[in-house]
Amino acid sequence: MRPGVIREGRLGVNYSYVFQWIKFEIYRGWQVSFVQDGPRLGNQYADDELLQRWLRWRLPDRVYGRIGEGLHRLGARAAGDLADAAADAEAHPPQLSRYDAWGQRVDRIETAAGWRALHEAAAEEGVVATAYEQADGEYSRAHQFARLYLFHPSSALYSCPLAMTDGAAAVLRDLAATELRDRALPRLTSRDPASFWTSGQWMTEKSGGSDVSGTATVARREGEGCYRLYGQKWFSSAATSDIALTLARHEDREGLSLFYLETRQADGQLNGIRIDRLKDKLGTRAMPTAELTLDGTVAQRVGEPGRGVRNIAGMLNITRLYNSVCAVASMRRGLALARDYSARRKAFGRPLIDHVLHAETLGNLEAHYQGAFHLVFHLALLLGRVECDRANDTDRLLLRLLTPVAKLYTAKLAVASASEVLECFGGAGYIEDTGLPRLLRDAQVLPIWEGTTNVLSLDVLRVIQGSDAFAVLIGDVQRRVAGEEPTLAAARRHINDALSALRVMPLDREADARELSLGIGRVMAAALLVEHAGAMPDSRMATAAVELVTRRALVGPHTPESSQVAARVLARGKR
Ligand code: MFK
Repeated sequence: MRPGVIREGRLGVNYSYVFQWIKFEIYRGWQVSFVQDGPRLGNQYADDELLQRWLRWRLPDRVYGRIGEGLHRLGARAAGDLADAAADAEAHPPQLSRYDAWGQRVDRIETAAGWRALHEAAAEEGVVATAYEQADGEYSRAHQFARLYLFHPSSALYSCPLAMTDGAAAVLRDLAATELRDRALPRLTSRDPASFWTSGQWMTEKSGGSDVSGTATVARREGEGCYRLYGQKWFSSAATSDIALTLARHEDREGLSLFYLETRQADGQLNGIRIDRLKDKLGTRAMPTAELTLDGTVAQRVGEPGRGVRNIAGMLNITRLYNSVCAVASMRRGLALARDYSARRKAFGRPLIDHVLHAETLGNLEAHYQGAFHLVFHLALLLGRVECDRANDTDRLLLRLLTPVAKLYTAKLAVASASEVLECFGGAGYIEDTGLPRLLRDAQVLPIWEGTTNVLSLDVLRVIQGSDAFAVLIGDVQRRVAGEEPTLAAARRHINDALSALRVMPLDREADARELSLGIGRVMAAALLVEHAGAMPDSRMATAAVELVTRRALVGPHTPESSQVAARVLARGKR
């Protein structure tokens, strides 16, 4: 019917108005009854093609065959009871009671039932224990990383105490006297929830978290190897842990030493510790982070006196790897939610995933996540070899170099990815009770704790300047991209070009340390993806990821002297 022509029926009824009224009522009904379908999670192992494919590629058949069932079970828990426990822990953040009803100072942190359930699940699932039992030999760390990767996104950051527990276990295994090791190690690596201990890592004081040289906590000697600590710790995560490793300076000698302490005495009272305040954080809200005063805390020295930073570095390197695993795990969770949603949410008449630009966005996120995943899980192989005494010098150097690289690279990517994932949900991504904003809030801590991007970039420079790590890295990348499949030729050329760009970067200039480190991360991730795609030519996913990851320059230009001056002018904000 032409517009403007009003058709009247035999009874003189104006049909056009009737049709419009019906259309309006249908539209109104749709508006009222339309309920948006939220994203759903399936079994987090069964749905994760990349994790399964990587394990099949890298693990011997006997190991892959043995661990599959347990991972499948954990994948189901991650979408079931663990997710419920995490939601409870998030809904009931920890509370500090400083006094009881009668005025006694008690300093008790109340945690949610969900938080305690996650402690039990972590022990039962052997998230830490798997690495120390070594049932899978040199692949034990790969198996453990897979468990942590499934556990973390449904753990309300219970992965944080686990990171420090694992780090403490490694340090005590390597440095503690026999009696202390025999007391603590079995508990830190237990599968029995009742005897499983977690550890804190109390490094940060008011004077700073990156530069710990200003540590003011004093250790007074009480007997052979036994001390009392006096001072304040300003950022003590997982404050309900059973033990902690911390730094303090001796009254009578230079330098910091490493100390082991148990947070409670045999009678259950706190071990000379006052809990001054819980931190009010942007994210990680289910996890108690406290300001503490140590006032005569009984502690034991671990390792040589005056070598505290060097000795706690073993713990930092483990917690930095946890950070990297958790970063890729959170990227994967965000993508799983966004992908599921994109298939069911319609806009402009079709599902989001059928819009080219949306697919482009998700595809790019997936490709960079896959690269990061390869980098992190490659480190699991290196660490596993080192811990089983199967490593050569190349493995050791690459583990040392790539640990800070993976931490800084994956953490930055995780924040960017979480931000993009929220955008994939439109307004719902900005609404608290969808649970989505938590992805971004929790991701934002990843580049901050355990060493900021800049501090880790300087650590990368330190490694490169003090060893052959850079030359070893170049050789390693070249070997990984040496295949000949024609479909990967362009990617190989691209990576070789990136190696040339890396080679001309100054290796001693602070201003370039960040781009150098990120460049190493991108190149290594791309090389591992190419290697994987070459080894499994039937995998369209791997080849697609290679194409997207190598689409842009992997290494940025280095900073000329003039730009450094310009940056300093702008940074100070003065004319
Ligand atoms: C979801 C995942 C959860 C993750 C867990 C989160 C828990 C959160 C709790 C915390 O945030 S705890 C605080 C974390 N703090 C840091 O990460 C500290 C950041 N700052 C640094 O890493 C600085 O680089 C550092 C404190 C190490 C600098 O200190 P110094 O005093 O300037 O040390 P220096 O001189 O650079 O190094 C001292 C020795 O340690 C040297 O060895 P030598 O004495 O033999 O020459 C270094 O080579 C060695 N070293 C330093 N870092 C190392 C290392 N060795 C091995 N690995 C490293 N990473």
